Amino acid sequence: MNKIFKPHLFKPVSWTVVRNYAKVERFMWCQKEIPGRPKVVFKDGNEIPVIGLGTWMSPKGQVTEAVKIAIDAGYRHIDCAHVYQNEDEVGEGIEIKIKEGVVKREDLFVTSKLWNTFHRPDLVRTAVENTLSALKLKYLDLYLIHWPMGYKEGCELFPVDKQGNTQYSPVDYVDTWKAMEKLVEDGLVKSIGVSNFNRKQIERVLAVAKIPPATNQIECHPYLTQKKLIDFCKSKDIAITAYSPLGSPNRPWAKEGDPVILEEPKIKELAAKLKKTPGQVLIRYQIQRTNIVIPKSVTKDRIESNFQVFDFVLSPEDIAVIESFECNGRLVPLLNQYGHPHHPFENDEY
Ligand code: NAP
Ligand code: SBI
Repeated sequence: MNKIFKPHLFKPVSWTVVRNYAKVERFMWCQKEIPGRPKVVFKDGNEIPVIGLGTWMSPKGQVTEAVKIAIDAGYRHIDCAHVYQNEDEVGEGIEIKIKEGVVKREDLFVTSKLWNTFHRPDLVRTAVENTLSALKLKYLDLYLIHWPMGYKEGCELFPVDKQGNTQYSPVDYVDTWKAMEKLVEDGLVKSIGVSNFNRKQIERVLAVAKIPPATNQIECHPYLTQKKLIDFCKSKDIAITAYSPLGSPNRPWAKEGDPVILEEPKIKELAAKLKKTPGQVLIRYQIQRTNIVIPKSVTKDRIESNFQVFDFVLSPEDIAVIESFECNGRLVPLLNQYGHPHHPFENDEY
């Protein structure tokens, strides 16, 4: 028996919502008694299911089925983006499950992201309308500024000059944020947030915001635990969404010999001890940190097993093993964008 798991010490509670660390601990203690799926509450009052299905690099021919499998398995949160170029197919899966009566629109939490070529304030509404049309939805639950860096506006998602260098937009993300707020006022999105923003960039947004960011979606896994940025965001009541929680083994720039967190012997040993998979351990790690987590898969048994993480608890000793892998190991550094005045990882520690 895991030392800290003593549910008999606590009365069952009826809420399934997680707002702060104290409540999460209580939720962890009491999880066996809690029916339904846990959620995090944003500062704006909206609730987000703690596990979402990632969809970056989910192929067009497979992602509709992946979304359907995920919804059948209990997922109620899907993480999308215009730049993934598969929102049409994600929308198909959602539409099918709604038509089948498995879920209603209001049961689902759908996130998308404003791509870097749409940062100019007058383009923001068109961008979200395009995404809504692809997803076949009337509103988004959450819309994020995907990166703080704006790229040259136009048809290319990755505009480059003749030398192959990315072409930048002069727009400041603070002005983009004001246009994001308008989307909430106009009823197109319920919550707004940011992704890949560093501390200073969040502080600049907070300084002008009528609506503060609900979440910062950032890379987070044992090689990059993000303690300082997470502490800062939580101090401002900004929830953390952990992307690449499994170490993004399929990222296009991965090289032979790169470390693979899912394959680390100590992670495999821990998983074997707990009778869970390495993937489940890494997902559970994020949940116990009170992070929202968005593992991607298009494989039926992985989609299903990645959601089976509410029947075990990582002890402080288990967490210490997981965190022993911290090495500031950023897997999505966007090195080819160094030099952009708003690059989040080039000049600031966190
Ligand atoms: P990830 O979720 O860490 O890893 C996904 C990879 O792991 C896929 O290749 C998947 O393969 C495999 N996998 C899934 N479950 C597994 C399991 N239980 N055991 C072994 N392998 C497993 O990587 P990610 O896609 O980089 O991150 C997740 C999501 O975060 C993205 O899809 C996207 O939605 C979001 N994201 C956002 C940003 C941003 O800038 N905001 C950046 C990166 C990612 P199969 O699919 O073949 O099963
Ligand atoms: C893409 F569609 C293309 C490249 C790319 O690189 C960085 C990581 C990223 C991103 O910006 N958001 C993701 O989920 N993956 C991505 C996406």
